[in-house]
Amino acid sequence: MYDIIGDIHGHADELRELLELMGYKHRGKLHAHPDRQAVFVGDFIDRGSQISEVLQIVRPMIDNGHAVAVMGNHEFNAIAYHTPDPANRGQFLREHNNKNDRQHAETVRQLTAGQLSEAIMWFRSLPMSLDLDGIRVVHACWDIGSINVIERALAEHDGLSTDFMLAATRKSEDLCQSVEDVLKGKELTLPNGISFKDKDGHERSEVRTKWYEHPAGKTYREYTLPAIEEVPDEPVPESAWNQVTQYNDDADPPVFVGHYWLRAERPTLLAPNVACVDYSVAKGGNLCAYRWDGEQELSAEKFVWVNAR
Ligand SMILES: [Mn+2]
Repeated sequence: MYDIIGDIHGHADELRELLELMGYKHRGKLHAHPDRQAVFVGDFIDRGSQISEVLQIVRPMIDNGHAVAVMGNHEFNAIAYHTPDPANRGQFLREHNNKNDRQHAETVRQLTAGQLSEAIMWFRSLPMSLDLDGIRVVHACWDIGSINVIERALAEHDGLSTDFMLAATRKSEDLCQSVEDVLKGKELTLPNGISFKDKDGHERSEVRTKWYEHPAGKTYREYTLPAIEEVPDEPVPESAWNQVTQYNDDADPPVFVGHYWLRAERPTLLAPNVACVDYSVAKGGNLCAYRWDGEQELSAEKFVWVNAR
């Protein structure tokens, strides 16, 4: 059975505490549980002060079969940030501008050059989605169309190669949009050029959707994850319904995601078969896990968490 663990972002103390709380014992080399496997939803790096330690906890667990993991958008971005653009000398597949530098700064600062290049190699080995025995795991959105595009591209480009990364970072490519959907969430463009200012004051014309719900009868504000007051309370029109993912059949296997920086005293489910385990440990929230024992209908009773230190 699986313990699905949320975005860690360089918070090793909380990760150790959470693993121990769940009965994973560290005997010599790594944390292990006699009859459970950990599942990491990605976003191991950036922000926190113990990035190298996090990788030293997670990687041996995976290498020895005690855990599996999917890639987060921060790992994908890191690969692109450190991959030179073959078409533009001195440039990289992810631009080295202020915003991108800042987002990745802690990782670059804390890891030696050797550790960093080894970490990047490891990120390239991470799957973008996992269809396990009874559950599905992805960093942000289980969109089967996008997942299929990614799987085809991985087969065509021999895994997460530089060729794959070239296509995956070129805005005009289907693959680029698919990776964004799966790793950053399915977004919906607001109608009639409407925009709103987000918390950082950035003008935004797109919102992250509650991709596991049908938008019929909902307003853009109601269909945004997490809720943002500044999003207009206008109905999502029927013409937009075909742009969104729907994971709303109760018979579909439970899906676990991270990514959304949720905040709550007690974690709650997104849907009877959808759970987010990201409760913002890197912003003073908590590091959360869901302990899955084979149930089709999830229960909020099965979340466990430790507070950020
Ligand atoms: Mn993320």
